[in-house]
Amino acid sequence: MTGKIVLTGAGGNIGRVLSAHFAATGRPVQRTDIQPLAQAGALPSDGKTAQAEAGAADVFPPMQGDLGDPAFCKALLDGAHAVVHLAGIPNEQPFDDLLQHNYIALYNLYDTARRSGVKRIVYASSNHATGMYPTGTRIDPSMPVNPDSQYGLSKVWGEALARLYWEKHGIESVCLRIGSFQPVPSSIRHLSTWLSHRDACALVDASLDTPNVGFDIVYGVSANRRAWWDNSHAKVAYRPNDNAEQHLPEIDRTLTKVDPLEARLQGADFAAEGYSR
Ligand code: 15L
Repeated sequence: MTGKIVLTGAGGNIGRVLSAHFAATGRPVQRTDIQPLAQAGALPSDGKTAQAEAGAADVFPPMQGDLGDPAFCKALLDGAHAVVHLAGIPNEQPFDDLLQHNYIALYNLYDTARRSGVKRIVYASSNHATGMYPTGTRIDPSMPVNPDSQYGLSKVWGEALARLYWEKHGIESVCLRIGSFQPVPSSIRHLSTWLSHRDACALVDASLDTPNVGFDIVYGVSANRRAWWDNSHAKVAYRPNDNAEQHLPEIDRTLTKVDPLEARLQGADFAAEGYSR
């Protein structure tokens, strides 16, 4: 996919890795974040990421702002062909915060994209859209949503919004139900949920480049032997390479006790928090 790509949440964990990847692969990216990008968290130590973060590799000048502000969205999406939308609250928080950053900001983004002629949005959803399914149950995106938290519910809503804008306005969306984005897996759960940095970059590349994707939902997970999530029917041509099992010896050394409820549900601590059934 050619043309300007807007990367929201560029200062976050995934955003910093993708910034470096996009800089290295020559994508014409405009980074944006609600925080000043130079201060949006500690930098990974590799030179490429630091260079991208410092702005040296930016094709378009980075923009700082709040997607809750429609005027900011309009300026940001001017001339954009695609958006990789990572911004938003990444865990369980008071509903008012989710409302602002995961609902209102996402609505602004999609509705501005519609008026600005954006062709495709890659939306960072989450595995917590289905986190109440039991561990060990193999699931795929055709199965009913099963959110494990208000955060997970906000991601379900985001996926439905993306679907509406495809069916009604023809904006393509790839919703990524991201698992555990970590340099290496560090818990038993990660043996199922890990998404390596390398596979995350491949997933976003495929989400941008697969032609005629329409609307799709893909789990953001590496090729883990114990994965619970089945992407075999995805339209996006994502072929993961990493397998958390290779890190099993390291995980065994750092094993901690896990709450039985967390061990029983895919969403783990997200699912267990406030559980009162
Ligand atoms: C998520 O959606 C969170 O943003 C991240 O912090 C992890 O908790 C991840 O899911 C996970 O399930 O491991």
